[in-house]
Amino acid sequence: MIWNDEIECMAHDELKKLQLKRLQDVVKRAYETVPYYKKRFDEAGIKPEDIKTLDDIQKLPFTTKDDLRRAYPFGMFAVPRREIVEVHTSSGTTGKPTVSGYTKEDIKIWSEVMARGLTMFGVTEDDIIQNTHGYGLFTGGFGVHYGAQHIGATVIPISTGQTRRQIEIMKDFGTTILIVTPSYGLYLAEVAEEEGVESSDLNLNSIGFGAEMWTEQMRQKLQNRFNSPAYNIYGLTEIMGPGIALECPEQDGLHVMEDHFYPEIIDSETMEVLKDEEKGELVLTTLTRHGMPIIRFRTKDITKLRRGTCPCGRTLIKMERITGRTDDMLKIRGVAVFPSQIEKALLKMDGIEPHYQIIATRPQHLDELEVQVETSPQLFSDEVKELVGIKKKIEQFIYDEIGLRVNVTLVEPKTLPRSEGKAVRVIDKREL
Ligand code: DLL
Repeated sequence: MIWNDEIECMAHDELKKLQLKRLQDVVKRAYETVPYYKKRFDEAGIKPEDIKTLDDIQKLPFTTKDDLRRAYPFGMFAVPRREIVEVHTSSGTTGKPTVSGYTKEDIKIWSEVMARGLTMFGVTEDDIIQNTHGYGLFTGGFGVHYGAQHIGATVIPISTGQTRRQIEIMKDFGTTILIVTPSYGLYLAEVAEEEGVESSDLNLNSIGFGAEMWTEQMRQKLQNRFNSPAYNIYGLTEIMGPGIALECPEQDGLHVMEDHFYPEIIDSETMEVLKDEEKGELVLTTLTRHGMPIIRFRTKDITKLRRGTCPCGRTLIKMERITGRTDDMLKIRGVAVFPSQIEKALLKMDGIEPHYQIIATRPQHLDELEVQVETSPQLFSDEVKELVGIKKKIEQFIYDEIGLRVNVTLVEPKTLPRSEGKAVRVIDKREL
């Protein structure tokens, strides 16, 4: 099923025309109404009339998270504050959060893109959606809520936490769609097991998951534990929230809602725009947002784009799932290491639980990497000799993946902290 055939299956030439018209509009609006853009465009010697083709977007300056922080709280709004009907913020673990403002029209667009995405997962008005994303300043709760209601499905706005209650409700209400972060999904599965609830006691048809990095192996674990397909949801507060790109039944990349969000991939060192299929940093421009247009936002998320008609019938460009962020890259003895590489290596091993933490230290002026990972209860009761063998095997898998020797510590089942939202995977104890 497709929510909006006209747009989602539009011929590429038609889509380009629509994108150009919208780009010209948004650039003009941003220039005329947001002092930040006027200043930046003037400095770059660019006028809105200079945008004659889609490639002309490359003449425009980038916007970064720091630019948005400097405008805190409402400096990026393009409309009077009274037209803003809702605000959200990023989690702001480092420094001030960034604020995102929405007009009524923006909320409609958000509902539309999320309805398209949930339809890809098979959601209809007959479904019951358990939305475990936090309802609050985080965009996850409301974004999913708006999309689900637009479709006409029944939403259980349970929000995050109360894990035992979540399981009970899933069972009693016959939840058909579960929305989680991958780390919280695994925690839910663990608690369900403790409660003696099997996947056959549930009525799940699909899982929508996102908001944090995950590997294909992690998806497999989630799917196996709930015996249900799991589809990826991508988005970020600065651009809108969830709904920028979502996965269709092919489970082979996410369709970007490119009539509303224009994607580019750049080389984050040279700032050069890369071609389709080349991996780099995702840059996004909002083509239709009223309250807070964002031009060429550097997401720091690493991915690549692929154009073509998908077997599902959609022509919207596909984005590979995010494999890391330019800023979660750890430099260990000069080598770039992404948590996703470690996760991939760990989950190749049977008997290893998808709960791990990566700890970087610098004991004698030399970087060390320790990976703590939980074993399954069966494995933990095995002979010490066998555990040593497993530790060595995982160290070898990681070496094959990243080319560095790391120290793997196998820890007892259920000892690492559990996540109810976005998991903390890396603890960097080095003083850099
Ligand atoms: O996490 C929006 C969201 C909510 C997406 C619910 C999906 C579901 P922020 O808190 O602003 O917004 O965090 C955005 O999270 O730049 C990525 O680094 C990461 N991220 C989001 N979705 C995915 C995903 C929400 N599917 C940041 N895969 C982004 C990998 C993701 N990383």
